[in-house]
Amino acid sequence: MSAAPVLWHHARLLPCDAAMSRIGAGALVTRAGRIEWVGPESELPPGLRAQCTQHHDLQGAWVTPGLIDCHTHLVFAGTRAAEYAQRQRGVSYEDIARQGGGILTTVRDTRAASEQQLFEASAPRLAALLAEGVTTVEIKSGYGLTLADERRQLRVARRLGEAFGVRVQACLLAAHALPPEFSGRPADYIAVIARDWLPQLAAEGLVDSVDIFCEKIGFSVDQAEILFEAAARLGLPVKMHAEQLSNLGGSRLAARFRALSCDHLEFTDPADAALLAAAGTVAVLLPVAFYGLRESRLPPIAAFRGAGTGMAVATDCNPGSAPGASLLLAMSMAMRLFGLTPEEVLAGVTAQAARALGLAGQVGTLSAGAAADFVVWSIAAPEELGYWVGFNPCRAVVRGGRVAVGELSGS
Ligand code: DI6
Ligand code: FE
Repeated sequence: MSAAPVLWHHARLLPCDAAMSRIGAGALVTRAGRIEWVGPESELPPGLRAQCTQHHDLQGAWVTPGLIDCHTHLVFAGTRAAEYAQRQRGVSYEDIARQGGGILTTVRDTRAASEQQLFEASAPRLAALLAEGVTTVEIKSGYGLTLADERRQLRVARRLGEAFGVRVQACLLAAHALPPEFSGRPADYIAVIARDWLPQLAAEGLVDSVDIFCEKIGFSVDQAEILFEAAARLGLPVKMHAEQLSNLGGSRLAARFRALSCDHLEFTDPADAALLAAAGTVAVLLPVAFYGLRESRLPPIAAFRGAGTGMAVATDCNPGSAPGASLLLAMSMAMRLFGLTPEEVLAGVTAQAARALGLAGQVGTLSAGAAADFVVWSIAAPEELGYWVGFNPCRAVVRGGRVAVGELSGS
């Protein structure tokens, strides 16, 4: 006998469907962790209402799908506050990287930490995201840069999902920086990842997608192609940190591989927006990194809009360029720094973010069959999402049909 359905009613719903519709007097019925029915309460089938043994009166609150942070590096040890201070004195991010600092500073700290220390250092960052209504998170590796250390990061990502009861997508970003063991030999490093690490970690169930930092201070387009071909052989989707600091043509390659997403994109050629749209590749915007690096060149937002390229918004939580764990802040920055509308921002942390993780239809919308992950907000209007800074209007979070954060009256 399947679990009894639960009614959540007297709600104002933002389903985050393609039309970004609003349902003024809405209801949801959930069962066994999924949404069974959603729509105007007046249209709720009487027979289904009669089966509901629990009723939650949401008292007219606005309700969205659970938020999705589709790009984080939140598993790491140590901080880069000292380098941040250096950058305040005018030393560039690239110069610090070339001097052996930057990502490699965090690599040294992360390698020195035990798996439990990594878990304990990362848990508060995940908890901060969840308190704001995040119910699905992507967590990348990329601070280990050896097979054992990359495995440890991915294992911690999986353990965090289990411990907090949230959906975690684990992304292998071993191609984040060149480790000292392969200094001067990027092609050899990419070959080892593609030939050895990726098959092993995928076989251990630790990889949901594969990413690469395609940049002058990262890896080339040719090296990305080798890695993407290895991922394709294993049936794994790919994504790319592309055109953050320059344009090597990475997003064009990513579109050719029908990448789930290309991320950053400040230096993307507007003419390539249509390529991304045609490939179904989502443009993941990372305004906190733009702010953290004090960049000045904006991603080609108008071109993405015009071409119909899906746009997502994420925190890029990492100790170097985006040392923060607030998706609400990223939403506000996407509006004020990148010029997104409130609807684009909400779609960017729900339905579009789900697409960027290959989870469209499973999460990111209030729709029948989707996960029963949703947020009850203490807001008077949807426009308050992406408006408040340093203030969290999240009243309660339901994950898998159970109240996981906050409280809701129920009978
Ligand atoms: N781009 C970024 O902004 C982060 N990684 C990347 O490829 C920075 C990561 C770090 O500085 O630790
Ligand atoms: Fe990143």
